Amino acid sequence: MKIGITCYPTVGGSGVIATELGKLLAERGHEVHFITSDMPFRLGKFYKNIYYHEVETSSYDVFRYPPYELSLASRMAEVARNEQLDVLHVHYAIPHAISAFLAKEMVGEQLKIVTTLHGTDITVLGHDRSLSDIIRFGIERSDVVTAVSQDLIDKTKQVLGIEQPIEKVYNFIDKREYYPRDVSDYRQELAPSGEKILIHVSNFRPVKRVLDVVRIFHQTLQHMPAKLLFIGEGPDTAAARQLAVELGVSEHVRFLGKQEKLAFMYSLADLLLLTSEKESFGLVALEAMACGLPVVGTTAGGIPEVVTDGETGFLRPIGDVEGMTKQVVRLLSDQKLYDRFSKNSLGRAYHEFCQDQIASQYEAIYERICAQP
Ligand code: GMT
Repeated sequence: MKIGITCYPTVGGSGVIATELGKLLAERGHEVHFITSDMPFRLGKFYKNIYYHEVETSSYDVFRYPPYELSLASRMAEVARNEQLDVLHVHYAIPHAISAFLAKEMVGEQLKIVTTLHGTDITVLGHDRSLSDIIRFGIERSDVVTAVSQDLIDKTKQVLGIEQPIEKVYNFIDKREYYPRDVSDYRQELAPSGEKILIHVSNFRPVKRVLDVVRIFHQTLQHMPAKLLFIGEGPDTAAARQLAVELGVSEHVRFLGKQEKLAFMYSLADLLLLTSEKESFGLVALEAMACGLPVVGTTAGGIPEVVTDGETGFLRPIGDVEGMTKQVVRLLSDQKLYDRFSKNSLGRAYHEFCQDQIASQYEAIYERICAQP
């Protein structure tokens, strides 16, 4: 098949999933066309069967804001016509599903649209009265809508009053990339006295509640020596640094910024902290589990569909710093329990969220809609 993929090409779970899915589809013999404003960050090299079509915006003086959505629609239509695309698979309703709808109007009914919802377009923008109607419109005009968790399906129906079916297709990890790596030398440098290592990976947006991560770490230190690694960057990075100083733990906290070799970073650590107040899936939890890490975090959104409470980690209510600390200390002081959780995490990541299984699910969706008149 010939599949067009549009996503936000910047660092972030939805861009990762869209790009990795494109690569898997290309490996399976499909022709994949990325139609995005920039080269998706995980693409970066030559792949047989993968093409990249940049969307350029017009900077005409009269425009107060360059109309990206229209340039995207126009580019989608052009690529769909020239390359005879069967499907446009867009990640995020806003604005991608709307641009895809316009492209389909320009090209014809034979072009099918699959929209994958990743979260914030529903859990944040869905509540914005200036956007909710157009998000609903984008969803209703897609041939198939998928969401990355049952929780997101439920929220989409609830927030937008959508009645059409939404299919659950979980996110996935590529087990050729995410597996426990041997990093003993680096670990020795970071934690020379055998301290336990906690890790948090995010874009440091307020929904991630990174200050709770610092607070949990501070309380953990009262029970055992430990180190904390922060991977990523964002609006709350400075506040997290500041709190670490105020609590007197900054010498044990490393802010490592954006990192590419995430499997190595996870492998350096013993446990992932995921303290979010909104999280439709929590791809970082899955990546960490695939590297053998249990997760301690909140019950927000789709996290409980990824992390099995009491088997691959422990989940507590949003903001329950004491409760999460207790579970961190429990897991890190009981080697037998830890080993069981680590093994469970690996098993669950590989069996429930394996790349081939999820790629086949998307493939079946494409085949089904293309068989429809
Ligand atoms: O978490 C973010 O802020 C980034 C956002 C994105 O667009 O990549 O993540 C969303 O999509 C990911 C991939 O499906 C999910 O794993 C994240 O849980 C989801 N984030 C939120 O719901 C806040």
